Amino acid sequence: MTASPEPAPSDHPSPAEPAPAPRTGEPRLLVSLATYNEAGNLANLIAEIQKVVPHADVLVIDDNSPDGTGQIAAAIAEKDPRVHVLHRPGKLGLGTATLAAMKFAMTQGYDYLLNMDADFSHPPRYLPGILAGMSKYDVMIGSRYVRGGGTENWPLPRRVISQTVNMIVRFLFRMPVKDASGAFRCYRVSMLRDAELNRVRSRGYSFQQEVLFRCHKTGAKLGEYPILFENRRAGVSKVNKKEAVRSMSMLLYIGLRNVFGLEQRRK
Ligand SMILES: Nc1nc2c(ncn2[C@@H]2O[C@H](COP(=O)(O)OP(=O)(O)OP(=O)(O)O)[C@@H](O)[C@H]2O)c(=O)[nH]1
Ligand SMILES: [Mg+2]
Repeated sequence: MTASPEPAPSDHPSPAEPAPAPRTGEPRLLVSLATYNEAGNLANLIAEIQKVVPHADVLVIDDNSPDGTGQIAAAIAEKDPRVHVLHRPGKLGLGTATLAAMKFAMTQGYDYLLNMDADFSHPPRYLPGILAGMSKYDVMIGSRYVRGGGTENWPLPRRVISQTVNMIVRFLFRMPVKDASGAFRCYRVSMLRDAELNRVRSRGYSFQQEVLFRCHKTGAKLGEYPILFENRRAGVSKVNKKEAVRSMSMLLYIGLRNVFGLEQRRK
């Protein structure tokens, strides 16, 4: 595991929302999976996750996928009390789906929220390593860009764009992490309660960087654990060029505001 240079120690005052459930020693873990047309992946992925972390609950946030992913999730949830489903009426974006998972984790009293893509690009075998980092860090990033991490068969342009966005973000957001754009992350829920998530503007790709930025501003300790981002097993990518341009503009806007001191914590 690699980690960011030691940021200022964070204090995480009392939760804005109520309800932590009773504890039995082990931290309560919620794994969130945002899905849009992942019918070929979902059941296998949930089974693999449960093999690796049997104590985890799983939350599927499905945006009325035309391929019936929502029904598959509902059928699994009906038989397995560890699986929950949020059905949303239409495609509202990965960012808002992750935010919905964060709210669920906060109101239901989980200790950790671990988010991953539902297409096997984020392999469940990394879960123990990422979770182990939570004894030291408030956010653990499944990171493609620390030593030992990488991407499988990405064409050069995609690698260059991803690394360039990360460099710009590191500079403008003053955030000491190598991979600020991946969605494979574990968050300490008590820190999320304090992270001014209501200020997050992004709905699409830039959501990942913006949420991490809010955590960083809260004083969260950010750690990185190397992962190989693998190709999706089934289904098709939802990568969208228009959304990529919109997200880049959002990152520049927030980054420049940060450089000029306009993104300080309000609390
Ligand atoms: N609920 C919800 N999930 C979404 C939405 N868009 C994408 N997802 C899910 O978010 C995850 C990442 O989306 P992908 O299409 O795999 O995009 P990517 O991982 O950036 O790109 P590739 O894996 O390279 O194709 C997957 O689990 C998708 O099903 C959305 O609008 N709503
Ligand atoms: Mg993917």
